[in-house]
Amino acid sequence: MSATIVLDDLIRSLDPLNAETSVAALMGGVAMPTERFYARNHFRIPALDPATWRLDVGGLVQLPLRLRLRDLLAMPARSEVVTLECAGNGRSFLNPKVDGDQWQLGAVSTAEWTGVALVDVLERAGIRSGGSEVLLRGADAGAVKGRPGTTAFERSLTLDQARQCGAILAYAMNGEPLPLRHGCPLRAIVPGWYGAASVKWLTEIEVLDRPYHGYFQTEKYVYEWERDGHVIKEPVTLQRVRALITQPQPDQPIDPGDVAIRGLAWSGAAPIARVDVSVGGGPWQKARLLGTGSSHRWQRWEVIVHLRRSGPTTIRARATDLAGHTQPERPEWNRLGYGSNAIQEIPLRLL
Ligand SMILES: Nc1nc2c(c(=O)[nH]1)N[C@H]1C(S)=C(S)[C@@H](COP(=O)(O)O)O[C@H]1N2
Ligand SMILES: [Mo]
Repeated sequence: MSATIVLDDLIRSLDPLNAETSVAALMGGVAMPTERFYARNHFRIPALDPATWRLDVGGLVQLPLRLRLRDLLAMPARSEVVTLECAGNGRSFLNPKVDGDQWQLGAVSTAEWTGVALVDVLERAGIRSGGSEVLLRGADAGAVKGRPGTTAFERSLTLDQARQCGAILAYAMNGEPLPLRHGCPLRAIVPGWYGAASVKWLTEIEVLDRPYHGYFQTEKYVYEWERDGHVIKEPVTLQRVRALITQPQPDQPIDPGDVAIRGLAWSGAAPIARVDVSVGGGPWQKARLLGTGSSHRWQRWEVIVHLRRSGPTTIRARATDLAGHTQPERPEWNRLGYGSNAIQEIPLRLL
């Protein structure tokens, strides 16, 4: 069940395992092979036995539940192709540098996830009056700098978010049982949100009557700026709009003439409206969007541009979504380095 990892030289740390995909590998269909899917772990991967594992659903519910995997398999199944992106993707390009894994652009990938709808489980348990927040608890925990004891990976959604976000409690990835490193036996998938919301190794769902203030909710995964001497924090939620150039690769030798530029684009807020490409800082040329758009998964795009034999040049790609968001020229700096979605520029080498 544990797929081997094929992540080239892009392993950021081994324990805990953090590895990104090489952008060149993000080619082909919309969903990616599981073994190429990036891995982002705060702690050591917990080995849960699917045979004895249980999902507890409790707190402010009418009927506390203790579900086995086969109870979930007996419920109506939902499959959806969803793009996950780590909020720290692109962090390495921030200036000044910030702490945290120095992700380039490969902490993003897409898979088909199968499981049950979070709302179906909540409905089965029944929310009691006063329930306003849904806490998702993972089985992994460990030491966090500056905090006593161990800290678990836990995240919450408000009840409204839980009802509206289309979250899946997934037991399968690309048609196979969920691999250990991606959350076996059960993980949340919150479409359109940055990856932190998609809690792996899920063991408990607790309905609370107040906002949750845990470490990974309020200390991490917040945009943090200092304005007029005050620290402002805003929760990291939806994936920001971004285009990625998958072909050609930076500095790949290219014959001049008509050249295909291809890539991916996504936004958690809305489907992609357009992708524009600029050669050597010239005018933006509209790329063709392939397939159907969705705020849950990336979309492929391509454009043929004419490159002259005049030495090195650059290519830039900029995505805009249907909600009107577009990519900034420069990343918006924030202390923890999240949501860094500046326009990508790659150097070309013309033969
Ligand atoms: N239990 C648990 N869930 C987790 C994490 C974690 O460390 N522990 N990391 C989160 C983060 S930050 C991301 S980006 C995604 C990554 O999912 P993947 O490793 O399957 O790509 O899982 C999320 N869910
Ligand atoms: Mo992440």
